[in-house]
Amino acid sequence: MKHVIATLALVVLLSIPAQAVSVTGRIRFTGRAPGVAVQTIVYAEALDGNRIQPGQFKLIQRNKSFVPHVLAIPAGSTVSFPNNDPIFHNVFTLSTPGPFDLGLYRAGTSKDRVFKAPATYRVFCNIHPQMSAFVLVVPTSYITEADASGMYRLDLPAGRYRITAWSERAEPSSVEWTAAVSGAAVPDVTLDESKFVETSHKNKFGQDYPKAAYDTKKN
Ligand SMILES: [Cu+2]
Repeated sequence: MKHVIATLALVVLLSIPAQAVSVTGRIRFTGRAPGVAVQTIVYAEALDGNRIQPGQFKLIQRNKSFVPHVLAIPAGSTVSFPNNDPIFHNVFTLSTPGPFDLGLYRAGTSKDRVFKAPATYRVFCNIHPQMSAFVLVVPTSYITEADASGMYRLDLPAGRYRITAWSERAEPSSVEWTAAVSGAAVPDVTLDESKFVETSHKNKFGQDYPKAAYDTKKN
């Protein structure tokens, strides 16, 4: 009888959903360039079985730039790429595992892409070399962005997580940690941006852009 009661108690315990907790943390930067706005993404993967809820997102082409510059999404999500400029753009990526070329399309129109596998996609325009963006596809729905000082907040079900910080100027950096109570602080994670070197990129054919493409007055 004691055994039955213990088993029942366990079943009841297991059926209670993990309590949501709100935690904060701080990303520290080594060699962060002063005066440059760099988006810092933070995401938490549950180590006891991850919960991914794909969603719908937008990466807008506006004033010959991509907005936002870094779009972080759960794997399986759909991204639409609306052109809000009065000129043509040609969005493409050569990144694996899913390179694509959306082709030319005009103002007010949009195309969609589904991003299945976690990866970092570098997205460009084949006409305007100054346009660049990242689609960061991650294996979790718990994603947030740190502010300029590196502070962030995450709302998570209680449990054990790998918490990763990402910026385009550093190798990603992680910490494993158990989120148990609200208000707790995640151990600091450091992003080393000191080795970052700005590089130019190729067009969709893997070639240099024509010189005229860099003339921002005409383009
Ligand atoms: Cu363009």
